[in-house]
Amino acid sequence: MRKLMLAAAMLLPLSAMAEVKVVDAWIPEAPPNAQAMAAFMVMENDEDKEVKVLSAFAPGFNTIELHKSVEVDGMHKMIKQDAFVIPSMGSLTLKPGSYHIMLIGVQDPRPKAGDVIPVRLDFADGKQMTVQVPVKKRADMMQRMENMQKMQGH
Ligand SMILES: [Cu+2]
Repeated sequence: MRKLMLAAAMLLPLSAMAEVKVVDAWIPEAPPNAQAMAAFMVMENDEDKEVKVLSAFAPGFNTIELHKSVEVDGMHKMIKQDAFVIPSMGSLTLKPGSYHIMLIGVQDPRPKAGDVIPVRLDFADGKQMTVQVPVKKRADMMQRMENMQKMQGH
């Protein structure tokens, strides 16, 4: 019990510090042969200045990148981003077919629906925030993205 209270007390300053609120975070469950997974979420910023996410980290993956999916001449591509910019008094939506956190090199045991992955966001001002992201069964709409990842070999 004492341990639990201590842990909660240690978490408090972090959440009070965070300038960004994250909602609707999820990671689609990947098929057994997939080499990569993606994290989606909505990042809300109610500060009067823009906030930048420069990098992210999640245990159980070899490499984490910030990506944006785009369509160029009918071809799906994923472009590595230097940062995610959350506009002041606005939000940035990470969703299939758009911005996402790319989790590359899935390690064993492979995450499955029901698991929760702590995804750490590293902000430009040096602050960090860890979001508990649930793994969920992917809807049919995700099939398209999965095929796209296979074509790109990751
Ligand atoms: Cu990607």
